[in-house]
Amino acid sequence: MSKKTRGIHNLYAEDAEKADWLVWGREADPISRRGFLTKSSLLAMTAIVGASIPFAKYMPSGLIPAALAESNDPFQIPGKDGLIILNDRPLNAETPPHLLDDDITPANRFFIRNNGIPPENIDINNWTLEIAGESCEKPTTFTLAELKQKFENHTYQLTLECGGNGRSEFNPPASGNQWSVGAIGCANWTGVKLKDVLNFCGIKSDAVYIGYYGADTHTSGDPNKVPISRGVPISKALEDESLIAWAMNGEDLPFQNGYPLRMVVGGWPASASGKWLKKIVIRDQVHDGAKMTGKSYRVPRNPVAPGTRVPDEDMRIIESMPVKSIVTFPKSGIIHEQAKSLAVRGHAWAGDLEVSEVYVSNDFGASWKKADLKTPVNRLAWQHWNATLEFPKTGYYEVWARAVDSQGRSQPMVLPGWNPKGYLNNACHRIAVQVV
Ligand SMILES: Nc1nc2c(c(=O)[nH]1)N[C@H]1C(S)=C(S)[C@@H](COP(=O)(O)O)O[C@H]1N2
Ligand SMILES: [Mo]
Repeated sequence: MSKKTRGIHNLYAEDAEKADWLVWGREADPISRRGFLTKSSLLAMTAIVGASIPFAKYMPSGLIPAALAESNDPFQIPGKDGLIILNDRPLNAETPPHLLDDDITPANRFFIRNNGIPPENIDINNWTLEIAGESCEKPTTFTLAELKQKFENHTYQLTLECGGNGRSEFNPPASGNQWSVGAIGCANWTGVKLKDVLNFCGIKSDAVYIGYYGADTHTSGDPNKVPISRGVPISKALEDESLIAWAMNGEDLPFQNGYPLRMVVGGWPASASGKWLKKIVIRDQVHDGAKMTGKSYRVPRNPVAPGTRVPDEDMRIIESMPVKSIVTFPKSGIIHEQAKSLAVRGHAWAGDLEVSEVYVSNDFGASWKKADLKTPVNRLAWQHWNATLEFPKTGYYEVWARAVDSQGRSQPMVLPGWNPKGYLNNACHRIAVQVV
């Protein structure tokens, strides 16, 4: 399956987590692929092709309608532009690397990772944020206006990356959205410090964790189920850069990115940054909300062989994300004249740490050239790098980028440790260059 059609392909998934034949790169048994379309995926499909499909019942479930296979842009997400849709319910869409070229990711290019269905009919005049939990001394509910007035406002540039970014490359494959490299963005976020709000409400001495609740609903429609409710240790919550934000790049948050209020906890899996934020609990234990437990956003405590079944008690919660980089220019697949040198550039980030070096290679990692690397605008912002490459003769090349963090840890050139849910793939990003 080509990369281009992978997103469309996933639209067939009633439940992408279970539909393992959707997994990119896996050769599925052709018989098992011939299931019929479910009713809801058929409806989604008809909406997208813009016509009913009379012979739908004969359509193999793995088939990409030719009408869609031709187009890069099967359906539009309001306010977004050029994103690749991996799943339509819940909506998940990533940004192609060349559209991440801006120093600050624009709202229309910021990826979307929804676990549930966003809230409808948002009335910002009546939107409230409740701070509570067993380790909160003075539980308080704030209106949006109160939050903005009571606490000092701050803006930070913060990097958010989904813990599953890069999942599509793992083998054996992991279920879930088959992100390639684009579940990443770095925007300017404006809001109040989480620590100012928590301190105002009083943090008991036994507090160890915080957890969030959002206004989105479970895909099953069951009002008693919460799609996701994660959090971070109190020490991370109290960092200067941990925000309760209402603006991205100086404007209201985009609807799909958590309008009107969200948490932004840079450097950690973006799943810790609750969208459509309604409530924060201060906990006397590790928060046990939806997707905090079991295998969600966890990796094996010790390295395991690919395909190993790992018991839940041997998994640990992902904290700071590993060092990583992306090539945002040129676009993969360009044709380049041999006589000219090629300018390449991109960004690099390293969870809670800083990136200290970035290297590029055009010979599959046999030799590396140091790139120019800028310092971050503030802690937890991504860093920009650029380099120039020469090509000795015509032919097919790949440009690889490799970042090293402030503790000397490098991105791996091959896939890092396999894990059951396919998190933390920080292998070098590669682009193809045809030299003529
Ligand atoms: N309420 C709520 N918050 C959420 C989610 C969600 O589904 N619901 N998804 C989380 C995950 S897994 C990620 S990666 C980020 C994605 O943020 P974005 O959609 O703004 O890019 O939001 C996190 N916060
Ligand atoms: Mo995520």
